Amino acid sequence: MLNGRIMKSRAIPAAMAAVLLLGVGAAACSDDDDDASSSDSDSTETTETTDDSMDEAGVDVLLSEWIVEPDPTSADAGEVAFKGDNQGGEVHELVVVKADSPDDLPTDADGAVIEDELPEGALIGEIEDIDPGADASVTLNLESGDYVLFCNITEEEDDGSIESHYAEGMVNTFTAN
Ligand SMILES: [Cu+2]
Repeated sequence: MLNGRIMKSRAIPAAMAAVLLLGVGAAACSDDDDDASSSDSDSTETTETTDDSMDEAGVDVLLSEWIVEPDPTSADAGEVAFKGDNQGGEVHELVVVKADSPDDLPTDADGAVIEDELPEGALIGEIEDIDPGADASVTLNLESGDYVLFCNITEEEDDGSIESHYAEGMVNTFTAN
């Protein structure tokens, strides 16, 4: 008797579960159909984003061993879109710092720039770790003045010495007018 009751009370939830599963399955199928049709009819708004980007300057920055070459080398102050284009064989980065000259940047014993010791606010932005053959972009708001563009990656060589891309020459200047 006791056994029979337990069997029964187990059987009911199992049956309910089966019904629920069927219900979910059916709902999922019809949901797909609904989504397909409703997304067609929902797309009435969101076409008001016209070209605000026209007044944004674009600067292509060629990165390779061991050069940083911005093109053009100056732009109007304001929004400037930098595209770091790594045409070299190693990973590079693009750091944008407001400074009159590379000579003003603090460097360590390996010749790398000590970014933590830059004057407050001088580090405007950077794109880290751009793979060989890849490019990446960042849009920065530049006030008029002189800037230094560089790659600050360091690598430990097989002999234990540190190779600084900055010390190798991956630095150039840029002006916002
Ligand atoms: Cu580099």
